[in-house]
This record gives sequence, C-alpha cells and structure tokens, in this order.
Amino acid sequence: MINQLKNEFINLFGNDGEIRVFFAPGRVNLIGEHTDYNGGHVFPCALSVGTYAIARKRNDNLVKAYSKNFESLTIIEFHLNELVYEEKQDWANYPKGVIKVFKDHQFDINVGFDVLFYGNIPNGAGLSSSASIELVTSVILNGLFDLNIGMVDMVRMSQQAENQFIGVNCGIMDQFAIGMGKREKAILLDCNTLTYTYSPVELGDAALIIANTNKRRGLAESKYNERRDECERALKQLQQELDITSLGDLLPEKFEQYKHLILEPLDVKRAKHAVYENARTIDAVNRLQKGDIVGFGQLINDSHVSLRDDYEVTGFELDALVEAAWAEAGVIGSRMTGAGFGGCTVSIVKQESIDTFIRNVGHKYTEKTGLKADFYVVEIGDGAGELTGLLQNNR
Ligand code: NG1
Ligand code: MG
Repeated sequence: MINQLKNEFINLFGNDGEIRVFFAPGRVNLIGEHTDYNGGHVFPCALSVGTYAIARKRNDNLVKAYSKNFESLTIIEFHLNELVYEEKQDWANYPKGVIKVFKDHQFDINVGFDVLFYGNIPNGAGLSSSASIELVTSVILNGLFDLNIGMVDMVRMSQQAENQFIGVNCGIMDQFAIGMGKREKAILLDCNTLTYTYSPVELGDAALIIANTNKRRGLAESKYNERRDECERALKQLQQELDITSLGDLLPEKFEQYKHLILEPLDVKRAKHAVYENARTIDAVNRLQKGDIVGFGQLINDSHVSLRDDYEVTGFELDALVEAAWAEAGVIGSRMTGAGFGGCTVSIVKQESIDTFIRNVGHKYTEKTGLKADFYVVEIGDGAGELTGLLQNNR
C-alpha cells in the first residue's frame, strides 16, 4: 500500500527530492470514559489502522496538502504565515492547527512541504480520526525539520491544536494514546499528572471487537462542552470544603459523604459518573492484570450503565448495540467507547463466538434501528512515528 501512496504522491507533486513516510494510529478506549478532562484515569490503546502521510519539504513557504479520503477536493494550499481556520477546508484545519501551535512554540519551520494523507479509520466514529491527523502532522514536522521533540510534548501540542484552533475543549486521552501507544498493550494514564503504565491486553480465548453504529455524532461537540461545564460546576462546589484539584482526586466514599454540596441534581449525576468511572478504571486494570477477564468485563458493562444513566451520553443506537451484545452467550463485556451519542462500541467476545456475535448483534441492531453496523476485530498497534525501511514493507 505504501508504494501505491508514494506513486500517487509523485503523480501529484513530482519526483524531485527525498520522500518520507509517517503514520499515526486511531485509538479505542477500553474503559475510563469522560474522565480525562476530569483529571481521572483512562485505559485506551492504539489501533493498527490510522492515518498515513507521505511528505517532502518544499523550497518556498507553502504547504500543499491532499487527502485521498476526500478525492473530490483538489490540493489545499496555504502559506506558513497565514494559518487561519477556514470552514470550507474542513480536514485541512487539523494539520494547519498543529503547524500553528508548533510555530507559536517557536519551533523553526522555515519552509513549507507537500503532503498526501490517507486514513483507514472510520470517520466520525469515536476512534479519533481527528487526533490521528494531528499526531501524524506532529511527527511530520518533527521529522522533516529535525526538531527532536519528545513524544509527550507532541501529544500536548496536538491537544492544544484541537483546543485552540479547532475549538473542541477535549481532554488529552486521544492524543496520548495515539502518540504513546504500544503493540498489544493498553495505557493506564493518570490524566492529572500524565503518569502512565503499559498493560498487556491478554484476554485468554477472547478478542476485542469494535462495532460502529454508523450513527454520526452530530450533537456530540455541544453536549461534550455542556458535560464539561456540569462537572466543573460540581467540582467548584465540592472545593468549598474539600482540598481537591479535580474530580479524579475523589474516591467514591468521599464523594458520597460530600455530594450534598452540589446544588444541581443533574450535576450530582455527572460528577458521580466521573468519580466512580475513575475508580472502576483502576479496578478494571488490576483485574485484567490478574487474569480476571470476567471481572474486567463486568466493569466494562458497569461503565456503559453509568454513561447511559448518570452521564447520559449513550443514545438509542449505542444502547441498542450494547444490549444486543449483552444478550449473546460468548460476550464477556460491552460498552460504548469515545465521546458517545453515536460512534462505536467495544466488546470482549470469545473467539469461538465471534461469527455468531457479528451475525446476531448485526441483525438485532438493524431490526431495531434500521441502520447497519460494521464490525472490526481489534489489533492493537504502535503509536505515531516515521515508517522507515522495514516498517514500510509489511503495510
Ligand atoms: P472522541 O470519541 O475521540 O471524540 C472525546 C474526547 C476525549 C475524551 C472522550 C470521552 C475529543 C477529540 N476527544 O473523544 O478527550 O474526553 O471524548 O472519554 O473530543
Ligand atoms: Mg474527534
């Protein structure tokens, strides 16, 4: 595939000068949802699918970018000194935003570059195609301009691009998982301190299956910021008596003791989810590490119930898909993943039941919603970087 992408690059931009290849994965979060911006723990992993980019420095100040995923569009062109958000350029705002943040941090990007992007992550499905474009742009800049930036700093700058340039006030989970991911491992990340550990995802005779509702997440952005506000308000009220910096600092027992300080009943539910989900995430990783897959799966189910009833970010389609999964014999756990409202679920399914799972759950889902679900067996891949020599061959 990479050779084909290189050929297309040459057809678009000519054959003059060294061509380099970069990749950033998508991610799936196993547990710890809507905890990142609450200073809690998350447990995501990088996928083997993601965004490929073929890139080469130019001699002038232009960036010329082309995406194979939007082939009807021509090459998008912008000047390094005019990095402004443009509604009609949609996807190109992600690379643009990252370049802007790098320049704002005084990194020396003295010439422009040509770039071809190709992504094989389903779009708008909660698998972080946007953070994937951000991170692939970061590693392009780091590589082409010999910037020698550490990955965690690139993760932070990619998040800043999303916050400041795109205007989504997201936490750091997606960019961190995509930058720091490791094959066959998930990352337990404390979003308050950014301390992290890798945990092997050994599920015995079971596999992880992603199912896409194919319901796009239209309202997600506005509801997302609304949930952030609700949690922030709850935190402020708790801080009147508690010395905490985030909801992630609170254990469930303490929360029960002090929740009367939160004035709005809805805010109590939102904060409750954040506090219990954080505790659940730490508990789940302990169980997984001890080989207690059933216990791990039970907590994944509990996470969905909490996101459905307390955080209220699931919706008809996600609930239909998860309920159909719960009814299957070979299912150890199932829940929504990502921001919610649509997008994907993640399930732990016994190998021998995968085919019947896909058939039965797909059928029930369509009966209930009129939509068709897509299913993928998860392969946990490596984080973002340049693909040199051998790494290019097996793609
Ligand atoms: P997705 O599903 O990628 O939109 C969003 C946030 C994360 C996190 C999750 C909920 C963005 C880019 N990312 O993920 O930071 O808060 O929701 O756990 O909005
Ligand atoms: Mg996104």
